[in-house]
Amino acid sequence: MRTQVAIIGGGPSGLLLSQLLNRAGIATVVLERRDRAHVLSRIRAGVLEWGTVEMLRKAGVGARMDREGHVHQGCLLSSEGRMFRIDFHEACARQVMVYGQTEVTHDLYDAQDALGATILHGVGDVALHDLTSDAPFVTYTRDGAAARLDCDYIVGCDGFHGISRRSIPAEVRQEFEKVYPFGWLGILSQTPPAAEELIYAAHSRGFALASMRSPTLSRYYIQVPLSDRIEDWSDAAFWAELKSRLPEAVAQGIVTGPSIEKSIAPLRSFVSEPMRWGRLFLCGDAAHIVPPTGAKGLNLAVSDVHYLYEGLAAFYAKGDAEGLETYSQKALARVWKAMRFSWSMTTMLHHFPDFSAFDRRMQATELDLLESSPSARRVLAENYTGLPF
Ligand code: FAS
Ligand code: PHB
Repeated sequence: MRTQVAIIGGGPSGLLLSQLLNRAGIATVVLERRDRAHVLSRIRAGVLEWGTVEMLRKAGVGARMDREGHVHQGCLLSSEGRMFRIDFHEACARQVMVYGQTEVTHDLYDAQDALGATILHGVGDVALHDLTSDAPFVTYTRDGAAARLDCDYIVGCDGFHGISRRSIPAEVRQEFEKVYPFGWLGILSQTPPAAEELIYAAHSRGFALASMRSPTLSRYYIQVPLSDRIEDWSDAAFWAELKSRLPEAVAQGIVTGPSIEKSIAPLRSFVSEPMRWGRLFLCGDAAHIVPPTGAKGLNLAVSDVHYLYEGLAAFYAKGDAEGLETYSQKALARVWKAMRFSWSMTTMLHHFPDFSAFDRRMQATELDLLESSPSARRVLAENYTGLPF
């Protein structure tokens, strides 16, 4: 089989890139390891930067998001019971859309099906070949048979545990990593959200986040030790701990209910440079991971796709390779700014067991500064709603 752009991974970055390229008349094949039901069962991000909203509309997949998503013009920060608002609109005249990644992925799959896109599920043993030649190819197995896909370019959209990043020689790659000494235990519940906007809560017992998917579907997280397992947390224990970390007035209003999803995610900051090697490009989690405190993971995948789509479209339309040559540098410039923001939000809001009294005072002072300084709130608002592409 032959195509123009081979895409490894059928998550949001792979699907969005395929959708944009197909609409520009560029042929793609998406190779996805898992079946569609599994991909669509993942509960992940919940907040879309406005740049992401515009990209989804540009890809022709914004209709349901515009109907069912919720525009938020602020969020709430609380610490040891006191709470204040970050008004995005007042600070930087920008906003975000609350619309789950699961729904974005659903919409992308529906749109790709409508275009008759080639998405092969259940592929195994993916291997990338001749990446520094002008004739790269992919080998893989499917339904017990070996197969080969020849192409002009390969894009690794296969996430942190994928094969693409590791196909760049170790001596070429420079990796940066910070692993946090805690994880997030998240639940989804068919209950009304705790508040109209998201609440990021710092507390000596640990961080908590009150988020949502709709007026009847809530998403909550609490910081837990890395040693915790899902079975250590009954629903009752989760609700009690969550309430203990939120301001009393909020906690009293929380409607509890059975968890319909429960998972623990470790937190890390990670970047692998470069994001291009020969005919291979990396997008999204294949190249970088952020702690979810800044709601950047999915949104960074979208800005990578934006830069790469522009480069590939210019190349195929006019033979202009400038966007491809500068892709890695452009994408990384924005990645590192989001890396900083996610690290700073995580450091400010979580309980670090090994922090000194001075460190804890710095955390409290960061929050004091945000509450008292419009310019500090503006910097947070600009980063949270998304820096320009
Ligand atoms: P993805 O990991 O989503 O997709 C990669 C795809 O490649 C997967 O479908 C996988 O099956 C496939 N694949 C892997 N290896 C392959 C191979 N060898 N061959 C073929 N296919 C292969 N971000 C936020 O902003 N907020 C959050 O709250 C948040 N929570 C998260 C919770 C968890 C548990 C995880 C893991 C991530 C979370 N993220 C969050 C980040 C997440 O949303 C990612 O940023 C987003 O999924 C990135 O999309 P992709 O780059 O497409 O990678
Ligand atoms: C979510 O709703 O899943 C969510 C929202 C904001 C974050 C992280 C996760 O920062």
